[in-house]
Amino acid sequence: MFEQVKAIPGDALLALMVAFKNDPNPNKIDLGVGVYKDDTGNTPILKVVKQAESYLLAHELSKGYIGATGSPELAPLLQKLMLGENHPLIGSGRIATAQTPGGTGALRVAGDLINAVKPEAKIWVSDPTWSNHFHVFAGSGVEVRTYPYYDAQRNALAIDQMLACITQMTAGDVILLHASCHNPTGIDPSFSQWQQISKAVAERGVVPLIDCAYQGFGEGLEEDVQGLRLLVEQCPEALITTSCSKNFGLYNERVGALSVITETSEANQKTMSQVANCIRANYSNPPAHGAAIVCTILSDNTLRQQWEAELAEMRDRIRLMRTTLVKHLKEINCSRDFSFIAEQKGMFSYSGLSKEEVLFLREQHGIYAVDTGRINVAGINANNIERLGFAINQAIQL
Ligand code: PLP
Ligand code: TYF
Repeated sequence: MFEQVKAIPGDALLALMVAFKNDPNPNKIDLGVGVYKDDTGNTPILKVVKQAESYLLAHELSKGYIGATGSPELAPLLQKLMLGENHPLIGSGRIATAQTPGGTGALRVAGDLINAVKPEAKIWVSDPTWSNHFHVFAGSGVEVRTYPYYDAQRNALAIDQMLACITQMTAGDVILLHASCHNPTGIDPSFSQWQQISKAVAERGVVPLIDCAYQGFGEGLEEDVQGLRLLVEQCPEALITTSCSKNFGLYNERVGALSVITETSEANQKTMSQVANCIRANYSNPPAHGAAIVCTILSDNTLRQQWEAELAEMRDRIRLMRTTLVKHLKEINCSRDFSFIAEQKGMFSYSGLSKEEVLFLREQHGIYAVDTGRINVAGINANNIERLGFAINQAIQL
């Protein structure tokens, strides 16, 4: 069976991670894969997570299966986090949430659901988008198309082209929108642009699939779901995929969720039976530990406040690194204007660096960015920022 097998290329991002690990340069800088790093370059476990884990260690009574759609406590907690405490959808029967293995698991179940209930629907993703979106939806057997998003000339959202594309989509198609902290560009719609987008999506009868992987990493827990809330207000149906990997620092625990919003509660029950079927055919039921941590934190006032403070600390550090890098490049009279980096949101930035410039940084300075010029701003710290500025200034003079 395996003798004729051809190897296929792996994920370029994960290959970059390995290349960084193997680089002996003591001054190397990792701006590659999207995990948060603190000022010492570590990806820490949040203190509040440790506290929740010690509570669970003492109180958890069973490791029994938790069912295909996962923890029943997690669903309302995540719904409130995304939609707001008293949102009319909550408890209406029009929204249901299934716990999944990470945001990726949620995306895959969403793809499988679309393929099961409307196989002719296409999923439209932004150009560019997180590369795994293509793999995951291909795995589900759903056709993927792209809509314009990034205006390289202006380093901004290509809003007019995006809106024009939405008006051309077939009603009943699905449009994937990043709730905030767009991966890979770092460019999010402004509130008024979100109003335009949600209006266009609703008018066209396209179903929004909102990928919410960085709530709290951009401007704040509330601010980062402004667009999401407009979309669910204006569209009768929506899908939301949530990841708790970044905002709880629970990357390897695989905590996420798929929320399904339908026009009626009857449709919701039927659709969730399809969701449960997709899950059973795939991984049967999700892992419990990470979701139990999130439930413990979100359902306790003290722990929740502590989480919000630790999340704010991560967010503020990223924002400080953005402004400090821009300031530093100005101070060393860098000839290119990088001020847009300070305006972008979340962990990632499309830096505008070309592939040649990225390779120069990697080969000459041990600085690892993605070939597209995407940098993980969280990889910058007080200890490496001057070296980074110096190297960028050299790279752009090639
Ligand atoms: N969606 C986007 C836009 C992401 O960047 C990521 C990244 O990791 C995910 C989804 C999936 O996250 P998870 O690690 O929870 O599967
Ligand atoms: O874009 C990133 O860097 C993160 C992490 O297959 C990631 O979203 C990257 C690739 C991948 C899984 C996670």
